[in-house]
Amino acid sequence: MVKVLHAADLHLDSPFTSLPPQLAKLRREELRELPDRLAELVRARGVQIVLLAGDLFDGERVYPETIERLTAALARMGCPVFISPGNHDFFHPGGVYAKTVWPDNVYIFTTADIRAVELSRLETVVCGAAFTGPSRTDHVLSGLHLPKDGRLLLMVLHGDTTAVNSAYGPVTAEEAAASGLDCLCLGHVHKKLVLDAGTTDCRYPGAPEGRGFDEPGPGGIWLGQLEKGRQEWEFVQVSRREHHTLELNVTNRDPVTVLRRSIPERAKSDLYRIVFTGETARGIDRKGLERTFQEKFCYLEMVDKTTLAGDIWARAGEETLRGLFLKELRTKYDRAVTEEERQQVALAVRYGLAAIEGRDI
Ligand SMILES: [Mn+2]
Repeated sequence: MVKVLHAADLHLDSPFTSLPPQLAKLRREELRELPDRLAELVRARGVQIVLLAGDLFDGERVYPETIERLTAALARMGCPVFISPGNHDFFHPGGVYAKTVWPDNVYIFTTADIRAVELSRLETVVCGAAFTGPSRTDHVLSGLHLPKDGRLLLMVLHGDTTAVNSAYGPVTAEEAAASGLDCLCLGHVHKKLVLDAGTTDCRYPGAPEGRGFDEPGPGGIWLGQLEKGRQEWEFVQVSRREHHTLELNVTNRDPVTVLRRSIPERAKSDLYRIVFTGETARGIDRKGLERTFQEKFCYLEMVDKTTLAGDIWARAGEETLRGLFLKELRTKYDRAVTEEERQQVALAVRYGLAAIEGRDI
């Protein structure tokens, strides 16, 4: 039985540019702690092989502090660590992988073609390959048929199983199934995913720490207990914070009240995007809501997807500026051909009414 930890897509030193500067700095620091948390897991769970399937770094620019913490954490793992560089951190002679002095227990795959390292004590072979540029369109697994010889055959690889013509190392389920590998530990897809590939176990752990609302929920890594013909995998959460999107319907309800009643338990620790839906006469006063609720959230952003309430036109008959304005826009609204045009007129109505009534939008 061999115990394996499989992680990918740490994207260390991601800039978090969509966040306010203070929070972005905090998130970079928290990301930097991720290898420490992995090292703790390795020690606590008796892991014997660590597989890191690329995009360890978000890009070329890596802070010296990040390298220091990473190499120290990898050394503390005290077992063989294999890294297959990905499209964000591809291997090249002047790059971060080549320039860094790595601990003795770390092996980095540096070639585009597949190499194999034998761990005879564990009766295991670890294969891997590197991105050597920001993209690769060849099918690296094509033509690979490893003979079964009783040893555990693992591969750590950055590659894309979601598109046959991918520019990021396409891998098909058929290629994986024909490879003879017991286990293909992948990186690139940022969500947890297990693929059906015959007798080859094929999986992604996803990004262990989500970096945006497109990477929601808890992030983590895979822990595997492997032997020939039998594998058990456990997903272990390691993320510090999660991204959540909440939808709130405000039809006939006051957005302030609705939001106040919906403050989640993890508001102070996680990042939230609130999407308002339903019908409103005035739209959502995002600035006002932000002022009221910002303190209650670690991070809060709001999206207004509400539509105009039907009774907004009720005052179109008034002999006032507002009446004239509404009458004019009502004609435009009714003549609009596409939904997009209608939305534009609706927006104009909201801005116009707010201006006339001296409200903030
Ligand atoms: Mn990635």
